[in-house]
Amino acid sequence: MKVFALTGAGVSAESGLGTFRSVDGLWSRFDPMRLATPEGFAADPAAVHEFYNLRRRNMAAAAPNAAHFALTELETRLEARGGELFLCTQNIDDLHERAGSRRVWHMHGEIARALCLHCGTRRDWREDLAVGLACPRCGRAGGLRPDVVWFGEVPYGMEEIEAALETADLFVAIGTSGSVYPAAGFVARAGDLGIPTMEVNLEPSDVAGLFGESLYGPATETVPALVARLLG
Ligand code: BJW
Repeated sequence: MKVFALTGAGVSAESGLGTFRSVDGLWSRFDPMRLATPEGFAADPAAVHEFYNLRRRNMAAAAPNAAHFALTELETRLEARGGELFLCTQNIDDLHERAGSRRVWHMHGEIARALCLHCGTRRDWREDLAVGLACPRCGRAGGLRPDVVWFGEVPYGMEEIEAALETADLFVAIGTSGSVYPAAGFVARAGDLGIPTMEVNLEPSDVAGLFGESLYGPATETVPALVARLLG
């Protein structure tokens, strides 16, 4: 069995990392147009660095939860049976990896990586970023930014994602509001392909009506229950 799992901020919520669109979410306190667009970075890179430096430190202090661990178990046990988990996350945190997941597709990039706008190099970067820092590869200052995908930018690996969707036996969306495209469109694509779909969330998402099945509750309870059922 090949499972395509799309995760969003809700899977990391119980690890203490905030979601974006809840009442007290990140976008209620911070302006996404200023902090999560290439134009915002060009206008005020220091403010963008401050926002992501804080979130990088929060991520380092957080720990994976039962939902992350359950997805690791799903990957391991599916592979043992000749199956596969394609774990596609919109999250820029590394909690799936720290829970032991071996193959994680970060379609919106990773906060623990930096991208140099001068030479295009992408590298691991776990320290704070700052405007005056020079790229270790090309030596030029002012071009380093978090290697994350902002509004108006093309998410990473869309071809591989489409290929994985086309061969999946089940599409599951976990802890995502279904409000950001192209990820929010995956359920419709899965439906067009005739693949069964399931939503796992605290509450119905913006695209809830497109799923064949749903499971509502905190991810630390619903994801282990789903994994037990799939492996059952
Ligand atoms: C729990 C829980 C618990 C809570 N247990 N659940 C139509 C088609 C294509 C594009 C567009 C389109 N219409 C508009 C666009 C443009 C735009 C877009 O979608 N805008 C919308 C606002 C309308 N999209 C883009 O610009 C994207 N690029 C693009 O489209 O390029 C063109 C292209 C695409 C493909 C091929 C060719 C060309 C880029 C989008 C980049 C998004 N970037 C961000 C920031 C990343 C860095 C960072 O983290 O700072 O990504 S925005 C933010 O939203 C972040 C997230 O990954 C993303 C999704 O959020 P998510 O994960 O769903 O979080 P929330 O907070 O929204 O929801 C949390 C959910 O969890 C809720 O449902 C809760 O109920 C639940 N929950 N606690 C279980 N305990």
